[in-house]
Amino acid sequence: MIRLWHVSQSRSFRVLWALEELGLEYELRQCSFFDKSLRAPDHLARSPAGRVPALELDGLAMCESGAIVLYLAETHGPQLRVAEGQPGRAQFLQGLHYAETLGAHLANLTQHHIILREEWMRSQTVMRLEAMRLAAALRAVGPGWVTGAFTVADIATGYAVWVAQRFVSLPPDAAAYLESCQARPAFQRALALDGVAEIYTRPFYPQPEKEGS
Ligand SMILES: N[C@@H](CCC(=O)N[C@@H](CS)C(=O)NCC(=O)O)C(=O)O
Repeated sequence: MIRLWHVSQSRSFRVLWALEELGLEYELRQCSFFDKSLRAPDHLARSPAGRVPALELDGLAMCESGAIVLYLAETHGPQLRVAEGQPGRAQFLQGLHYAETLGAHLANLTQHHIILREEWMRSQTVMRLEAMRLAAALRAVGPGWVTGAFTVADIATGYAVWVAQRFVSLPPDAAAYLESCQARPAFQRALALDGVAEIYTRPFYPQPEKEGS
């Protein structure tokens, strides 16, 4: 039995997409950031930091998106990973983890543009700096799959690029990469199941202008 606790547009989209790529049967539990359910004791038992994704997989509980997609590939779809000792293993691991280099900038930008609602709480310097650093980090993405063939490293990276387009204009290779991700039927099925947008309600969040510019 597989159960996924998910919030629309969040990192749990990676797991949703992976489950669709693998054609597995699962139960989707739609959650919200705004109803305190992620802080309830039953959810904290699944995810000690009170976050999503949380996954129950045959009695096992997991709550790290990168680890989950890798484990799902290892246990249910070896074609979506590069095994130890195989050519391309280093790029595979690099891609899986580089997704979180992108993710760190996205988390800061999301915090500043969306979570911190009052203008005085936000740092315009951080907003500009993080957008610049995200744009630079995206230069390493695409146009082809991370290892040449589609793997869960592309699920981790593709999700990050999908969110990144809300904050920066994508470099051409990253834009082509995102198009390939979005063309995948499993991506489209996951998107259809994603639920009502609750984080990113605008298509783009521009960076604040520099004073005097
Ligand atoms: N490293 C974790 C991060 C999980 C995470 O921070 N999830 C966010 C959504 S993208 C969350 O649940 N935030 C709710 C909160 O911080 O209260 C992963 O990749 O799964």
